[in-house]
Amino acid sequence: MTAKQHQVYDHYFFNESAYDYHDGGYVKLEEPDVPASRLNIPAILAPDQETDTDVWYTVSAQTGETQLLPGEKTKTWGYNQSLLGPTIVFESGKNYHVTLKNDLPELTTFHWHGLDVPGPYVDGGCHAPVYPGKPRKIDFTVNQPAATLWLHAHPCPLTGWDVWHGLATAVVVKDEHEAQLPLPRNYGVDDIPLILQDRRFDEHNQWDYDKDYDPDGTAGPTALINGTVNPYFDVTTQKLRLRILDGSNRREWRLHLSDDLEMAQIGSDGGLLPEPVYLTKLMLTCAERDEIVLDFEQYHPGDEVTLYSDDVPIMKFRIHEFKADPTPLPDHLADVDYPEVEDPNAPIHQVVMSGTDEEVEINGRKFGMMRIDDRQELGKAEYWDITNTNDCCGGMIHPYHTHGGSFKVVSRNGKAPYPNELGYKDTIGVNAGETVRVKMRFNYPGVFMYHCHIIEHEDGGMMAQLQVYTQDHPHKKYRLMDMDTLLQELAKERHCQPDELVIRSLEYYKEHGIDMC
Ligand SMILES: [Cu+2]
Repeated sequence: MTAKQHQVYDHYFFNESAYDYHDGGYVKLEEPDVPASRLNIPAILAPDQETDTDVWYTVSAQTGETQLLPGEKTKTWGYNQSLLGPTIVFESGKNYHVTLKNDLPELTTFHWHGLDVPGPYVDGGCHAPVYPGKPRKIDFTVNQPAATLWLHAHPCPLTGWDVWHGLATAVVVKDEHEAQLPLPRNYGVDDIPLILQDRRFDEHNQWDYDKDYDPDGTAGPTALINGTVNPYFDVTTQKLRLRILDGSNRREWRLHLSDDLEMAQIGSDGGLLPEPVYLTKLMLTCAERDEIVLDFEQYHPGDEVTLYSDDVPIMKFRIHEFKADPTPLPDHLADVDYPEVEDPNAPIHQVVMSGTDEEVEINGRKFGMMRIDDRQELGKAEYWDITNTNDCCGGMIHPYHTHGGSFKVVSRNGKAPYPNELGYKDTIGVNAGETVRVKMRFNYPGVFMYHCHIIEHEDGGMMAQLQVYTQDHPHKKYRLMDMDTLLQELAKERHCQPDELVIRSLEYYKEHGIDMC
């Protein structure tokens, strides 16, 4: 099928009955009443040092103030800057040495979402705290296809708090295969990240996480893209590649463009799709990434193209002069091979996500930091069934994420996955009343978390963890963080007693006497 004859999907793929706007606590986006600003394009993180094979980076979590609205600056957190961070580029095949620094007043962690690395310390979940003023060094080799990933804080049960303050940034993996395809890749010009988030500003232009906290996911009425309110981007090329990340704590983004301009989706979480998927409506659940290419051929200098989420305009593309670019997108983008499940009789891992609000659980339990809930042998592909038991008419879509690599979606309730789910994935929206079967192989040993990526759900206990083991060390012990130690450290940092800590996601645990250790 050529680019001119392709099928175009004109509907969102998920089940409407469970969209976020059905929630009682849904916060509708509002068009901001502020002048348009040029979209912030994060700089690319400069290495401290590099050789042909090795690269050294430093990533510092820090506090700051950011001019987001006219008037008072907003108190924010970021990596190497006051909000969000520079884009971190990895080349597949190289070795990386990253110094993680914490200049915040309290502990955090650095989770490489989608990066195939050992757990639990390099992966950066709750067992890898970095304390203020005490850097941690990690070393790893990147060995995976070109993709858009992200770095975010993951200090459960404070992930929502940290990410809301701004601790998230784009990560781009490059490889030789992608580099040879005729795709836009001039960063900042025709290849840009779009980190979609939402916040509520108070009358002093500040964010108040605890006040806005919602156990079903914290949201705000103002859209921010790369930390810019009411952004525009100056288009100077006919084709534009967008690396879109749903970096929101809770919001689903249902994207479409003025004139129903077609989007050619070329990638998802784990890299390129086998072939482009053409659509006019694209929905992302929390933590998902989609890469799309827009073609502005029909537009002229002075035109504007608007990006909407539902019916709210969130960004404008201002069209300038550009050189005609008739290069068609390749019909075939990448081979998406995934190892077969060798033992068809092996038990299928079960993940049952149940409940909403404070009552969220996985397999009938809330997260226990010291508890290993499942095990899988290194290097062997096995099936996982991810079920959302919410009722289709009163429930929600839970975006399931596993640390430790990418999976291949096999089916949704026994039927084919959506057309744009045929690449590698690490996050998948599971509709209410649905079971999604995936094939998962882990390439590194360790303890890895798996959870709903509505961040207040994971903080509230819709999370579990598995150990990936080797034949040689089937019961290797990892030093895991326990909740008492974590709360004592936090209490010291916040100058209070552990029982005086305000952690909204732990209130239900406290009220019901549930032990998170
Ligand atoms: Cu959830």
